[in-house]
Amino acid sequence: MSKPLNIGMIGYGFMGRAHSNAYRQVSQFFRREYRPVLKACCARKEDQIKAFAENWGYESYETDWRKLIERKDIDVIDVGSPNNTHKEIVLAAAKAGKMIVCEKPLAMNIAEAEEMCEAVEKAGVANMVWFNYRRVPAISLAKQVVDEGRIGRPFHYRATYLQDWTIATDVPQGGAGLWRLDASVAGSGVTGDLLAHSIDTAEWLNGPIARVSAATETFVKERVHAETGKKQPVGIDDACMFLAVFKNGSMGTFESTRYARGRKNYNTFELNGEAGSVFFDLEDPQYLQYFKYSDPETGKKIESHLTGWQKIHVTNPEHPYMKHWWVPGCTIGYEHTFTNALADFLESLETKRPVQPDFRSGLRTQKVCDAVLDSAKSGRWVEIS
Ligand code: SOE
Repeated sequence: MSKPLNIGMIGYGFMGRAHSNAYRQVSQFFRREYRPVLKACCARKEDQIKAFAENWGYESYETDWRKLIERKDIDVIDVGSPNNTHKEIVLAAAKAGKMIVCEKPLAMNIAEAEEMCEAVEKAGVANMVWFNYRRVPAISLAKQVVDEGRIGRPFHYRATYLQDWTIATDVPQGGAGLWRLDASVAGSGVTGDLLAHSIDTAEWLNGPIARVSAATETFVKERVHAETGKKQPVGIDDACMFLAVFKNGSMGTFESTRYARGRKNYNTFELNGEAGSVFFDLEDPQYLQYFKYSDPETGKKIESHLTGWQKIHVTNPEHPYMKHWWVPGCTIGYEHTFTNALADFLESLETKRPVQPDFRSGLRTQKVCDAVLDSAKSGRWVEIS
């Protein structure tokens, strides 16, 4: 008999929906000791949160997150509200002894992320950051390929994360859906929003980044603010490119923008090593591409007339997560990455081994993001401590 795990969801936007869907789905596909119960959701606008609660099947709703945290019948606080609210909510939830799962980026800056790490560690509560792309089966397979030694000595890491939804100059900043364009709410632009994903994946696959050199650009300098109706300077980075040197000696390039016409959510990476390479593209998410140059155990080279990129369709039961879903050849999608992440979180409650990425790991990504923004400002290489 599974034990109920009562969820208190804060936020009802894109991520509120993605997380709620995972809570509803996970127990049907993964056998776990704990079963999430949609106990309550929370947001300031009563009509909106009431409709959200009814749509997703939450038992109740609150309009003040402090009330939600005070409730004795809530076990997990899910922080799906804008970035500038994360710290205050996390500190209060940790103090109340709640488990916490938080949307990325963890915080607005390193100082906040450090405080949040200390709070959850002092309270001894389970914690996770929703870096969902680690749970794309093809990306988890890339991790397995690296851990099996199939890439060998790494030389290059190349990541791009491109979108195009802010090109029009009349897109306002601020307010529901568009707070990502308001630096006082988001913290930064593509660096915290998109490159945080690329950095999390890169460090997971290729280890820590030692130093970075970056450039950012804000193409549209002023936008109407949705709340004031007035034109205000834009404080976010619309595009960011950076060079990285990893601790293992390999070199990286990272590029992100919201001005790549035609690119909606183009998230790719390639890792090139002495023994092989892997390539992934979120617009073709069921596949991992792998180039095998030599055998990891014997070191023997593949006969050169037989070398070539393999396009692995990651849908077999032996592939990460796939035994929980459909039969080989049947694919899963974007929403399942959240369900897979949640399944790992629930498993960690059973094994008592911290799930990854936890808040410490989120702090690590924050350090790289802050170093990137510092470097763009100073024009210098910045070391990551
Ligand atoms: C931005 O457009 C965004 O919604 C990010 O905030 C998400 O983290 C990303 O996965 C999809 O794009």
